[in-house]
Amino acid sequence: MATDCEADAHRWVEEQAAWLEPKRIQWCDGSDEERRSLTELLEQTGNFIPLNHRLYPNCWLYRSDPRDVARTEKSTFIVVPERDDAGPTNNWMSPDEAHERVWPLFRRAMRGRTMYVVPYLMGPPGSLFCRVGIQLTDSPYVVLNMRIMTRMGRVALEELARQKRFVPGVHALGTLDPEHRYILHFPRTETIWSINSGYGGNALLGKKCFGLRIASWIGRCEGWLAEHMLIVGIEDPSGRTRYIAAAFPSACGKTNLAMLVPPKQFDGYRVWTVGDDIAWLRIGPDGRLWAVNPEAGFFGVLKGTNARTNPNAVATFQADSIFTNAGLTPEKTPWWEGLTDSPPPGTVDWQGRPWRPELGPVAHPNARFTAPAARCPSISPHWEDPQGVPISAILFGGRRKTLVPLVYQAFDWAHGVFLGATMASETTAAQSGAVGVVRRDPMAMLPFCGYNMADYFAHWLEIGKRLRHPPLIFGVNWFRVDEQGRFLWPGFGENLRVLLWVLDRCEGRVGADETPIGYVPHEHDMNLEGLSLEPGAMTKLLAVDRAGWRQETEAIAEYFEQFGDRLPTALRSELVQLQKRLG
Ligand code: SAT
Ligand code: MN
Repeated sequence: MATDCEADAHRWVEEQAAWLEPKRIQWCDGSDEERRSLTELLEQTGNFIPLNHRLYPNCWLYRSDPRDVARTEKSTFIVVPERDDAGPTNNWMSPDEAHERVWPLFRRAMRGRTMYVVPYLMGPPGSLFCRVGIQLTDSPYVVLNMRIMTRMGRVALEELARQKRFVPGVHALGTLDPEHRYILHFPRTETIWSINSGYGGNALLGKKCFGLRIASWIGRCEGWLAEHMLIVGIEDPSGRTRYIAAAFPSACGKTNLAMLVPPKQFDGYRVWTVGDDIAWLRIGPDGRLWAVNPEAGFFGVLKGTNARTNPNAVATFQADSIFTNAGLTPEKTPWWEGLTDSPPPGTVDWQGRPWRPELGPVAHPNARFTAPAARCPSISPHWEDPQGVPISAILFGGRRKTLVPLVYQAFDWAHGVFLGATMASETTAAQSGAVGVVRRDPMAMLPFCGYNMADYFAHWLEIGKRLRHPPLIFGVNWFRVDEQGRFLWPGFGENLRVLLWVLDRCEGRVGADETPIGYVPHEHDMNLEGLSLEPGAMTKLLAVDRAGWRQETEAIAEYFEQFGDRLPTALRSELVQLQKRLG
């Protein structure tokens, strides 16, 4: 029997359908049969190509519209009555403008098409963390992705009956015209509208739209955090596992870190993947911070992913996965830069053209795999625990060629919030626009915070006050280069060495150098056994360039300006103290 809330959901669907005018409405149940029929339908378009079912069972290659290949931040808006409540780092639109200018774009947008109703969960069912969303979409590709990325279908309706509340999302492909693309978030009514894109974070509304922008606002109101963080467990040879949550901007190696394979010197250690992109964090009854991964799959970067850099990812996407904007070999397997040295002869590029070097890369630089988390060989036995996993340390990392050391520890929570709030990173192909430009990306949430970033910093400071056993906070940078532009640190599995130092600090087992920017490792406390670094590399990696940091504080002061009086005084005073320490 339908619950009241199901009746509400039906009423809402009917209302939207009256505006969107689809030919028919299909409620998705998440069944295999449904997957098969959607797959068949998509195959007929020619853009959804079955892969070699012996080498990649149940896998498809999808080619998106070449104008629709990454999140478009300029089309992404927070819709609230007051501009200031969206803050200086978000695009803002008033609710009136949204209704007058954007809603008409949805009028008859689904004419002649099927409207899929996708009930889905963010978080494990039955968990305090778990939330219900319902996405309407006219894209079967989006449905198939949501099916992997979330717990979708019947399970969500059951949860809806308990929670009696859902986040509505309306997604229409429209014309895919980037000039009229809008991804709108209404935090006050917990609603999402998206039109003229079918790609990734623009269109899979559970991910960044709900999982981060809407959830960050709900978290602020309810006293928890929604963060752009991976969650990873490190099991030591005694069998004890400790968990780290780490924020990095898109395409900076979160998936690789979450699925890290210990170097062979670290026999007896195991690394467990809990999540690779989003963490929802709550203060537990024990005063510690607990985290769940609200997603059920990975939407990972293909470029550079291979059996050496990330064997767990390769094993994960070997079946039941979707490859978006990769190349295609004559053997009907997907190919991307970094998979092997060069594409096999006869490979076609991500747009289906016989590849020649003049055409540019074989795969789009933001080509992605969508794969079920449960397939991952390193998936944590606790990844679906309703209470989450306890977090010992939080890392904030960016892509910085210079200045930022390999790892350093904040003096305390407030300093850690300052560290996160001021982090910067070079832009990547995950967002449209120029690549390699350094920009401030506070907590890696710049494109994902659903409200004024200054209030978000204040919320972080508040959470710290309520934590009896707060995680320690660290900054990391795997991307520092030498004078010739070569990476000083090998990264990938070797990052475990840094994580182990972090955990040693959490246990109070090692000392550190107190520098103006925080605690930096003594070289001898880092386990570098079996690692061949250039002579002097470690010294360079851990160096604190005072003159450079003095300049950085000036840039930070300027960046803080935009937040005006809303910036918490604690952060201003962190800056003053840093300036003092730098002399
Ligand atoms: O396109 S997504 O937003 O899903 C991926 C990313 O940019 O992190
Ligand atoms: Mn991400």
